[in-house]
Amino acid sequence: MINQHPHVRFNPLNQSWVLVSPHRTERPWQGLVEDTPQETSLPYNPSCYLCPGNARAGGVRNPHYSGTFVFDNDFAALRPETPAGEFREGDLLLARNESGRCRVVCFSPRHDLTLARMEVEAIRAVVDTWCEEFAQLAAQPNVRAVQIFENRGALMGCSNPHPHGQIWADASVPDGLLREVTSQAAYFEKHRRTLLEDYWRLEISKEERVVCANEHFVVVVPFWAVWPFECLLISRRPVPSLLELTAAGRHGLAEILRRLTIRYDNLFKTSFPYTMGFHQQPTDRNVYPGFHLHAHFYPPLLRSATVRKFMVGYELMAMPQRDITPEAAASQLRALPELHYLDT
Ligand code: H2U
Ligand code: ZN
Repeated sequence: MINQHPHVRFNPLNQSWVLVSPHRTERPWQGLVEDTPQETSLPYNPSCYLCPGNARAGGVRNPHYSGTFVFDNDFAALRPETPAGEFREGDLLLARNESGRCRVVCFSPRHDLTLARMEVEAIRAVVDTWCEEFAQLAAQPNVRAVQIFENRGALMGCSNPHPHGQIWADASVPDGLLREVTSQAAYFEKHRRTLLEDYWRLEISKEERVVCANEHFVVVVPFWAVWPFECLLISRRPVPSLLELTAAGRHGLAEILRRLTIRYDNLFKTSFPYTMGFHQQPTDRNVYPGFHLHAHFYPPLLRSATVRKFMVGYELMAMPQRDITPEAAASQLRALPELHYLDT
C-alpha cells in the first residue's frame, strides 16, 4: 500500500512532483507556536481603508457602498500606461516591460465578515462582480490573462481583515497559468475530454478525497496536494471561465464557496487563512481546448490555528513535501459540519 511508505505523487496540472511522508506525522517536533491572530468583531472600523465612506491612501474616499465595491489598487503592481520596452544582454540578462491593471474587490461593506460568514446571496453578488470584472478586463486589447484571487488572514500577509480580494490583469500569460494551459491542452488532444472533467469524475467515484460537492461544483483535496489542507474546486461542466457558468452555476459556486470556507473555519475553530484563486482561460482571444475552470485553495495551517507549514529546506531546494496524506486531510475536512462554529 502506497500510503504507508514515503512516495512521490505527480501533479498533472502543472507537471510537478510532491514528496509524501506519511510515517512522519508522529515525530516529536511540534512546530512553531504563533499567537492566535486577533479576530475583529466590529462591522465598521473608522481606520479601515476599505470600509464604506473611509479615505484610502492618496486621499480618495470610498463611496457608502452597500454590496460589493471595486477600485483600482492605489499601489498597483501593474499599470496600464506602461510603455513597451525590452532589455537584453546575451542569453543571461533579459527583461521586458509589463503592463496591466490591478483591482481591489471589497466583498461586503461589513468589516467583520468573511466569505464563511456571508449569506449565499451576498457571495453570489461577489461571483457576479468577479464575472463583470473578468469580462471588462478581458475585453481590453492588451490584457491576455486575468487573475482573480483572495489573500486571507495575517498569516498569509493580508494587510486588512475587511473581506476583499484582488484582480490582476496582465499583458502576458503568467507562468503558473501557462503551465496549466499547456498540460490541459495536451490531455485534451489525447483524450478528447478535459483533464479536470476526467479528474472530478474519478474522485467522485472514489470518494476518499472529496470534501463536498453540489450539482455544479466538486471540491477535493487533490491527490497531488502540497499544502496540508489544500483544496481544488472544479466546475463539473468543462467551461473555460466564470462567464460560461449559467445563473444556476453562479449560485452553485456561491453555495460551495460558503460550504468550503465554513468547513475550513470549523477545522481549527479559527478564521482560516488561505490564498485562493481562479484559473480561467487566457483572454488573448486564442482558443484553448481543454481549459477547464477551477479554483485552488492554498491554506498554510497544519495542526492548529497557530501551527503552520513553512516551505523550507528540501522544499525550496528540491520539491515540496507533506506528512499528513491528502486522503487524511480530506477525511478530516469531510467530517466537519457545515454550520459555522460561531453559530452553534
Ligand atoms: P491584501 O489583500 O494583500 O491585504 O492587499 C490589499 C490591497 O489594497 C493591497 O494590494 C491596496 C494594497 O495595495 N490598498 C489600496 O489600494 N489603497 C489603500 O488605501 C490601502 C491598500
Ligand atoms: Zn473595513
